[in-house]
Amino acid sequence: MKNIVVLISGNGSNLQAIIDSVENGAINGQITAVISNKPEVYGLQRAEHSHIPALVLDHREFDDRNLFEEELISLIDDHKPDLLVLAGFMRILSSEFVQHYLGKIVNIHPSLLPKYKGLHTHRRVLENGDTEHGTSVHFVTAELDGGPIIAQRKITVEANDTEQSLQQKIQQQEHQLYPQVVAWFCDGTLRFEDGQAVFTD
Ligand code: NHR
Ligand code: GAR
Repeated sequence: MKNIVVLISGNGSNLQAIIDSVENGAINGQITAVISNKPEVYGLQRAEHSHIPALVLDHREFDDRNLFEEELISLIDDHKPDLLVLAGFMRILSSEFVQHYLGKIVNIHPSLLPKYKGLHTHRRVLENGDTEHGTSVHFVTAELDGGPIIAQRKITVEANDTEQSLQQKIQQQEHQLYPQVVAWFCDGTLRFEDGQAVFTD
């Protein structure tokens, strides 16, 4: 049984999808902590509701990123993670941080990577008139949104779509995709090897 630590910054709907999959047995693991860099976000309540330790490490209380990350690493390691899940976590992580957990961190990003790394992906898709959009789960490396892609889901962009409607469609896909990827990692189907995402059947 794998230990999972989830990092969030907000609503935590992807966290909820993973909690649900742990609770219904689809994921062979347990969430040992949920950590938010923002206090009072709804994702923390979701964790508490499921009796998962819900912790806050407010990045604004640190003078620089390194001090924040040192404390974050110490907090995470208290909960002995085999897998670190970024679920709407909004702080860029240093290469030192990534190195400490290399091959054990995954992120979900709302675009069809390698397109649209970074922020405001739905807006950029609309601005460019793309007819296709989606979401990607990848292993986290030092290169922002640039680590090896594990799996993607596509959606169609309709003429009347807005940032908000795209966000809704994307999240629907994410709530199926992310628990699936976490399940694969926890049962050993998926691993990080030589800088790549590798599957065994
Ligand atoms: N860190 C590394 N090293 N590699 C990745 O692939 C990472 C990462 C940290 C977060 C998530 C990512 C996304 O899916 C992620 C991937 C935040 C920003 C950002 O600009 C960019 C990408 C992602 C998350 N953050 C601002 C910062 O200064 C703060 C923005 C805010 O607080 O609203 O850290 O999109
Ligand atoms: C998700 O759609 C995720 O792809 C995106 O934020 C949302 C978080 O929702 N992630 C990023 O933009 C990372 N920069 P949630 O808090 O409800 O899971």
